[in-house]
Amino acid sequence: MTTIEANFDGLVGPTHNYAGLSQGNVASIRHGGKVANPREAALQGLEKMEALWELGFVQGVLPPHERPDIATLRQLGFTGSDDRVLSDAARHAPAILASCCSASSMWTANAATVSPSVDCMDGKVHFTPANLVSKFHRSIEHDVTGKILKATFNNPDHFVHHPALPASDYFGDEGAANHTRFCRDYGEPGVALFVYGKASFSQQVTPGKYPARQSLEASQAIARAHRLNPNSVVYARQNPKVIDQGVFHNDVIAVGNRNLLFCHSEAFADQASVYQDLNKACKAHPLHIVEVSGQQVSVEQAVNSYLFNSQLLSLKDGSTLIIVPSECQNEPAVWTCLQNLVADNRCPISKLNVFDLRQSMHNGGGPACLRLRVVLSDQELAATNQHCLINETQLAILRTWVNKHYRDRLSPEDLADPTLLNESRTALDELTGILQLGSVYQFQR
Ligand code: SUG
Repeated sequence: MTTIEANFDGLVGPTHNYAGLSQGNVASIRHGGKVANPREAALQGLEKMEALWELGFVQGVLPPHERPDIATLRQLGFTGSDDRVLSDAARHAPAILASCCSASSMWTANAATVSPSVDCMDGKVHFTPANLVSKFHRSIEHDVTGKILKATFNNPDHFVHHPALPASDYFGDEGAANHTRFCRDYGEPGVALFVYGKASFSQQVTPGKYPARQSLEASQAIARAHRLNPNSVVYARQNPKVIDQGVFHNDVIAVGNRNLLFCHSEAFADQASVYQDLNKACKAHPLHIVEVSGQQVSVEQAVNSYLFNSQLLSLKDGSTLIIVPSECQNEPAVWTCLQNLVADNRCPISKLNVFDLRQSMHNGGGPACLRLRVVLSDQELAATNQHCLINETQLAILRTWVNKHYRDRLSPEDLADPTLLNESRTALDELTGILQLGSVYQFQR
């Protein structure tokens, strides 16, 4: 039996735009109000999926959500026809309309926390959609995310789907963006590292300028629900100082794969004890830590380039490939650091691929944000919805679908355009057919 780690990337939705919705995410605020290109965004994402599939990795795709989210606007008191709901929201509450139009479900690292069957006491793969309560535009994702995950991993013999945690800031949960798993081989028991920004039920100091999105109690609840072995779970507190510099998720400052941790020296509140706890938990498969110091790359340079929002992938020859966004080439210290790592024989990272993901990056979403990792055995992979897996045929169909339905220009003022709503629904209706997901959207009911 072989076990692999698949990446399920979020397909960028037709309403991709820059609304400046995420305080604490410097790229989102910096690009708020700019004109976006949804078609280019979706094609850039597909290009990354294609490249990984061509390299022999199992690559999946998760569909965008229905946006504008008319049902949420109705819940907030807007009435009448769908066109009327849109025009009234645009006139009286443009910021709420923008939140209900975000294509933020593309960042599937925030969709859920996933635990492989080998780590869970019942031998099944566990999924918990993230409640994303920290940002309103993201807090409206988890219901449809849950439906999409159930339609993708639709076999109770192998997959367990939990509801999102209570929708309270006390249990703020941002999914896999704050979760890393270490192991020797994917099919062997691993160690789950949960990184949190705040402990909600204690007096622990929270960062001043920007919000801490992930709570310790949320991570603990997920570890319990997924029936993880407590000896194989490590909790680490994010460094509040880096949250205030724009590290709104841990995956902006650290990334792991198998027995490798690649991180900045200022990632955690108490770096030495995090390493100690991880080394203790990982004694069956000693951890290799590649730490980048503040002298090599400052936190600001890391945040601007998304060096650590990279994907680490195990190639067949045992070496590690790192996938970085093209912004890393524009930051000389970061580019030098990457060249040195790849050249260093002691460092497991030996190959480097660069991707242009600028449309997503301008909203603070790099390569790692765009993917949800799911470790699957042969049987579990066979039990997965095969239409959600990338291959030559699906790629061609998805590219044609994007080119047919997507605009190449979208500004925040366009969000109230009723034809955008129709375009989006027509596109998504066709997509659920392509991916054979059944009816996952409100408008299909
Ligand atoms: O939640 N940006 C997303 C980016 C998520 C990145 N994900 C990970 N790091 N895993 C966020 O802040 C911006 C939308 C806007 O401003 O229009 C946004 O939601």
